[in-house]
Amino acid sequence: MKEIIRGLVQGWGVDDVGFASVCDYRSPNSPAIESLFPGARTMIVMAFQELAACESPSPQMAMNARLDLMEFSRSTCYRLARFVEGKLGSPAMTVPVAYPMDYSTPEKIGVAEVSLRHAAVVAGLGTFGRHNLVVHPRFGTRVIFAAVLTKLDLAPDLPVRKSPCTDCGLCVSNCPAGALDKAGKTDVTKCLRNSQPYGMGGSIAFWSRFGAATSEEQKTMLRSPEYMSLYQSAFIGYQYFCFRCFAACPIGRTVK
Ligand code: B12
Ligand code: SF4
Ligand code: SF4
Repeated sequence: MKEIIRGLVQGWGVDDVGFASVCDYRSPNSPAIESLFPGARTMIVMAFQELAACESPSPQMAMNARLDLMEFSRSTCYRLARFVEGKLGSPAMTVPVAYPMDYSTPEKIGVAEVSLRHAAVVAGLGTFGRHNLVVHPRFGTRVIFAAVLTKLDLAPDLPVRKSPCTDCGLCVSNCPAGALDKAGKTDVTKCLRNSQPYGMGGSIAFWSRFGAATSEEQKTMLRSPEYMSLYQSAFIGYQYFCFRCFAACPIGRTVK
């Protein structure tokens, strides 16, 4: 059955796929899979290669390629989940590629329902690198992950034994925010401020200033480039203005 699934998703253009047993998945800060999908047995994790657009000096071009990839990975997840339910007769659940996220308590901010990095590691799709991203043995850092949870009992793939990360430090020195200075921990606030300037923090800052401004100042603020960018991100969704740690890692670039 694994080979049927593998062949199917690779035929759709997925770059790699790995299988993990839900009981082997360990992401200490994320909720238990059982609380999301009682009876789930297997995680089918897919890797999608990012285009060279992530190196573009234009944030719009880099971001557009990511939006394309997220759309592709989301629809692939949905197609796979439909196949598992419809053809293999087992309930399936798609995992969000990035959002929606649960913001109900402060501890949950920045923690997804399912950590796709931990899922990718346990499904044999890579290991954590110095940048706290998962490095795929063939495609390097430049992959994003998506997953489907299922009640099917499928044999897990073997984890990658040797980390492809050479500890060259390029991801750390290329981070404009200094968010990777401490090994093993991304400084989320520093990264967010730089990589999502028009995200939640940017929005709160804008509207706080707006509330304190005079009506003349408010009119000017609503015609400012800052407001236009905030307006755009409100309907596009999360927008990443930084791909530096992702793009600087030489591993993905040396492999075809
Ligand atoms: C919230 C989020 C963010 C937040 C918070 C990141 C964070 N610290 O978790 C912010 C906005 C900062 C962020 C930034 C980025 N993100 Co992001 N993000 C997510 C999201 C939606 C949830 C992550 C989560 O649940 N974190 C909470 C838990 C898992 O983290 P944690 O328990 O504290 O574990 C951390 C550390 O303990 C450490 N760690 C844990 N175990 C181990 C083991 C070893 C050996 C080491 C060294 C470290 C280590 O690394 C973990 C991450 O910091 C995921 C999608 C998803 N559903 O998983 C994407 C995701 C992690 N992001 C991704 C990417 C690519 C990025 C960015 C490059 C932005 C961009 N342009 O795309 C940057 C990279 C920042 C970096 N170098 O860490 C990809 C990673 C792909 C990959 N190859 O690994 C993901 C998986 C999205 C996807 N669908 O592929 N992200
Ligand atoms: S996405 Fe940018 S700001 Fe965030 S850790 Fe990577 S290089 Fe640093
Ligand atoms: S840039 Fe260098 S240190 Fe950073 S993850 Fe890649 S190989 Fe490892």
